[in-house]
Amino acid sequence: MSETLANLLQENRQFPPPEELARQANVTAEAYDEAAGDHLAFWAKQAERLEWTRKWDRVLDWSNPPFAKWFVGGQLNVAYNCLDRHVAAGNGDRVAIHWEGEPGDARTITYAELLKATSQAANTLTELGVVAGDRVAIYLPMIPEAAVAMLACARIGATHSVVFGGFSVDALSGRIQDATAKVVITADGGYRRGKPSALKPTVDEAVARCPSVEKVLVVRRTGQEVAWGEKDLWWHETVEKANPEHEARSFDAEHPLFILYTSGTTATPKGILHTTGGFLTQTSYTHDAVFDLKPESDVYWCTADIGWVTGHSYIVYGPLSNGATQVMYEGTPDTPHRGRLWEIVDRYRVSILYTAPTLIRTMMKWGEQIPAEHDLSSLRVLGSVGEPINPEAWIWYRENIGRGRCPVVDTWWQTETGAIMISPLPGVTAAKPGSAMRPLPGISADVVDDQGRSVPNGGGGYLVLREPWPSMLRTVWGNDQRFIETYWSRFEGMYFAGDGAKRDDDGDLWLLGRVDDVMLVSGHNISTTEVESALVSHPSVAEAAVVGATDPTTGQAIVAFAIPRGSVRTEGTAGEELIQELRNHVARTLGPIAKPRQIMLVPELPKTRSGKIMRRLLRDVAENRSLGDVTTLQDSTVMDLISSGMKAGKSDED
Ligand code: 6R9
Repeated sequence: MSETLANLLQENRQFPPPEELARQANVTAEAYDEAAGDHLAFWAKQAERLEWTRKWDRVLDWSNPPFAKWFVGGQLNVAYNCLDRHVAAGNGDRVAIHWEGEPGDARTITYAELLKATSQAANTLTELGVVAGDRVAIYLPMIPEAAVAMLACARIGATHSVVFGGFSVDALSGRIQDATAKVVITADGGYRRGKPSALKPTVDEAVARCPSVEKVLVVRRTGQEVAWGEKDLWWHETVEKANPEHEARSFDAEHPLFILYTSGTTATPKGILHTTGGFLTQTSYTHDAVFDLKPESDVYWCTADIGWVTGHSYIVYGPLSNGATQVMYEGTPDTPHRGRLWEIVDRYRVSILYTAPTLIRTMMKWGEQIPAEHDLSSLRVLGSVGEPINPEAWIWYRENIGRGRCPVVDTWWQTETGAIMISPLPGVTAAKPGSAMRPLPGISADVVDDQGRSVPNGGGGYLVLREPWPSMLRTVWGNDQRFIETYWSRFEGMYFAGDGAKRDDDGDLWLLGRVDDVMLVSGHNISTTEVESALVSHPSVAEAAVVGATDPTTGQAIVAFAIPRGSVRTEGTAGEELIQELRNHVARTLGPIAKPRQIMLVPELPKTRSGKIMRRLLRDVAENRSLGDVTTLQDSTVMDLISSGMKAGKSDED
C-alpha cells in the first residue's frame, strides 16, 4: 500500500490543563458533544453572543456549494458590536488598548475613546464620499489608528483591504488595483528597529498607478518630511476634528467586511473575501473559548501585525467584540534590547499571550536567560499560530515563558478560514507538544489520502474540512472560478486547505506543513515539518528549514538550513562536526530515510512578514538557481547572508 505522507516523528509527552483553569473554564468538554449533536443549533447559539438588529431566518444556506450564506436575513453592525454595546453596558472606561510605540511612547485608549475615534473616522470617510460596498486600502504601522481605520470601514459598510506596512510599491499598487480602492489610509511612517521608516513615499508611487484612488488619509506618526499631493489629507486635520457622534446602521450578515490578500506560494495574490455575521460570530466565539478570556481581569496580547489575518481576527474583531483589554506594540522585539517583549508583559501584567513559532524560536536562539530576567508571573494562557510549532519550541515556550504553569494552545487556521479551526481548549485538553490536537466544537476536520478517504489513526495525508463553518471565506475577490479551483476541486465536497497532516494513535492532529513543500525521497513522502522538528530537538539548534532538492539517485534529497543557538560555536572544524552530528541526529530520530544530504549553518532564514519560512527561496539556493519573487520577504538582506553561509557548508556533500 502506498502511503500518502510518512509518519516519522513520535512524541509521548502530554500536559493536562491546570486544575484551577479547568474548573473555571469558559468552555468545557460538553461543547464537543453539543456541537456534534446539532451543528447548526450550536453555531446559532454562538451567534447569540452578538447583538443583532434583525435576527436571521436561517442559520445556513448551503444549497449552492461552495458558496455559503450564514445567518441568512440577519442584520448587525460589526463596529457597534465591538464598541457601542460595551459602552452602553457601562464599560466605556475599560481600557481597550494599551498601546506602546517602539521609541517607548505609550497611549491608553478606553472603549469610549475608541468609539469616539471610530465615529470620527466613519464621519470623515463618509464626507470623502465612501459609501457601503466601496473599498478602502489601509497601509499603516502598528498604531491604534490601524484598528480605528478598520472599525470605521466596518461601521459604514465599506470593505477594507489591509496591506502589510512592509510591502513594496508593486505589492501595494497591485492590491489597490485589484480591489479598485477609493481611499487609502496610511501614515508618514512608523518606527522599526529604532528609527522612523517611511510609508508615504511607497503610497505616493503606488497611488500614481491607481486611478481608482480619490483620497489619501495620512496619519502623522513620525513627523518625518512627506511630499504632499492634491489627494492627500492629514488625519489630524480631518478625523480628529470630525463630529464624534455617528449612528451605526446595520448591514446584512453576508455584507462584505474585508478583503485580505494571500500570496500563496507562487501565483498572483488572491483577495480572500470575508463577510459580516459569520466572521464575527466565529472570531468572537473562538477568542473566548481558545484563550479562556475573562474580560474583566485578563490582559490579552497578540503580537501579530495588523496586516496579517491574525491581526484582523485576534487583535481587532475577536478581542474587541468580547470587550477585552489588550496590548498593542508597534515595533520589533529586539529594540532597544532583546527583553522588550518580556518587559511589556510585566509592565501591563499580560495574562494571555498569542504569538508565532518564529518568535519563539528567535527567543530560543537568544537564550533563556533573557526572559528569565523578567517577572512573567501574570501569564496564564499561551498561544501559537502561523506555522507548525516544533515540539522542542513548544516545550521551551511552556517552560521559559509559561514557567511550567500555563497551558499552550497551538491554533491551526488560515486567512481563508477566518478564525481558529483546530486547537486545544486550555481548560479541557491534555495537550501534546507540537500537536494542534482536535477540531474545535462545531468544526469538522479530517485527514484524507489521495482518493479523499479518511486515513486511519497513525496515518498521514491531506487536511480537509468537511462541513462549512461561519467564518469561511466566501470567494476570491472578483474570481469565483479561482475560489472553486483552489479550494474545492481537489476532493469532491470538501475544502482542501493545502496542508499535510497526520492523525496519531489517539486521533489527535499534527500539522505537517504545506503539501507543496513535501519532499519525495526514494519513493517516500516526507514532510518538511518532521525533519525540521528533529533538527530543533537537538540542543544546538534554534531554528531549521528543510527543502527537497533534485537528486540524481533519490529523486529529491533533503537539504537543511539550521540556525545554531546563541552559545554554540561553529567556526572551522566545530561547524563541520556539528553538521555531521546533526545529520546523524535526524537519522536516529526519524530513521535513515530522513537523513539530510546536506546541512548549512546559517544566521537567518528567509521569512514572510508573518514569520513563515519561504522554502521556495531556499529551494532556489539548494538547486543553485537565481532567486524567484522576493517581494513578500520580510528582510531582503537575509538571502545574501544565506548564500555566504552556503559556501561554508559546501564541503559537507558526501
Ligand atoms: C493564521 C494563519 C495559513 C497557513 C496554514 C498552515 C500554516 C498556521 C498553523 C499552521 C501548523 C499551526 N499554519 N497555523 N501550521 N500549525 N498552528 O497563519 O493564516 O497566514 O493564511 O497561513 O499557515 O500552513 O495553511 P495564513
